[in-house]
Amino acid sequence: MPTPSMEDYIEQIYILIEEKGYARVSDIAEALSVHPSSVTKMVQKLDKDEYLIYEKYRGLILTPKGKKIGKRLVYRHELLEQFMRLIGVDEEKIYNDVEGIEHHLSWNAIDRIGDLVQFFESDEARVDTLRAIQKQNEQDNES
Ligand SMILES: [Mn+2]
Repeated sequence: MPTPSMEDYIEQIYILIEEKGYARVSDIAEALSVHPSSVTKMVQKLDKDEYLIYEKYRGLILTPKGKKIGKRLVYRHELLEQFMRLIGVDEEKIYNDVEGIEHHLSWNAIDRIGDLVQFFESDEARVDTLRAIQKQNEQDNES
């Protein structure tokens, strides 16, 4: 299993390749706000663990194993953002909250959160009920 840091890299590399067709060390460094030398080090480790193939002058490609995990990591991130939005977390807090928790939940928990999101999204009235409770709680907190 990849570590949280490896997961961040695989996730970001997957996104870059989806969006641009390639992922350069400099792009990865920028996306993750880290030094390019850290990227090179991690990319070598990911190559060794067979998540990707890295050739210094030709760039890098994800292996089928890397692609499969990358896809799941992006799904997990998007699902958790959807979940945060659904439960009414302030928009400007969502990204950092997801980055903070995504590596620490089991896939079992992710699947159950998926069920919950589905439960709400399949019936708009359920979301309205939740919003009414939230409104009530916020009013109670103010008084
Ligand atoms: Mn993420």
